[in-house]
Amino acid sequence: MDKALAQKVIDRIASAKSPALFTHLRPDGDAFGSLLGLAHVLKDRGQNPSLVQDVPDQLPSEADLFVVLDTSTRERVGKKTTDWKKPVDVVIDHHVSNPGFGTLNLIVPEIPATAGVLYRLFEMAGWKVSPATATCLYAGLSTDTGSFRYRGTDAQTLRIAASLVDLGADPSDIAKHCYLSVTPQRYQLKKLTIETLSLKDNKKSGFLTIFPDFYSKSGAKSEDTEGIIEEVTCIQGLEVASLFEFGPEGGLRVSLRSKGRVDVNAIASSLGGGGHRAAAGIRFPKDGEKNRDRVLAAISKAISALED
Ligand SMILES: [Mn+2]
Repeated sequence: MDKALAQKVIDRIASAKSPALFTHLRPDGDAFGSLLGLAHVLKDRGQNPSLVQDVPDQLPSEADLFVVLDTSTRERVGKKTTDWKKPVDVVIDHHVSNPGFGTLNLIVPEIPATAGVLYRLFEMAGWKVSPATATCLYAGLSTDTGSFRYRGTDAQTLRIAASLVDLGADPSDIAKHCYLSVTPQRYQLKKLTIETLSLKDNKKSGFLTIFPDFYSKSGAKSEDTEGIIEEVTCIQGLEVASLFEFGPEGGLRVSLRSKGRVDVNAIASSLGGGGHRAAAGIRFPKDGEKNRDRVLAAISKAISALED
């Protein structure tokens, strides 16, 4: 982590009275963990943070600092924020594809979760990490590393996790809430989706499809797709897993996972998306089927390149 830059971020955050904290649409464990973790720390310091989940038409007028966490592009905060005159003051993230869309950009790809970047920042600032903060940050770190299984989980990741446990995070309790509390609706969506599995490229790639009517059939919500793709990644011999979600208006949301040999960030980036080497995504506003075929072709090409 660039210490001089981190110090600038600390000074900027410390001087704000009412920071407004944002994260990405369809927030995941790291997005929520980072948002709540930073909010706890700022509250404990006597600042007055606001957490923004439903994106308003304008930045709240009382906000004197605009912070975005765990989000690789300004659009991912919410399309309407791109019209706001106010620039993003501080971006804190770990996505390698983040171009740095704020005034100060602390982007640390060597730490596998934004929650981990925040922990290092708080440590450097000497800001108190309460048990509640430690719990939020541990949940972010655990979920973004697939329970410490993904590539990128290194000694530093585990040291951060250990420090958070020392500060009051309870790994077993957090795991229970993050992984052992699936609603029946979410389970039903998973079941419908897994039945669509199709294996390709000599069983080195596999894809799942979510059709719009799966939501009415299961009663699940859009955030319930989180984690379904991992069910494909676990297949032996598979290199790339993908999940295609067709929207009711013909758009397509794509999630990609690699076991390590294929760089799915390169595939996503070539088609207008982004992410990390082992996990990336793309959104297409229209032409869902045509774009699914483009993604599948790019995956096939990347897999055949492995065999050459
Ligand atoms: Mn993250």
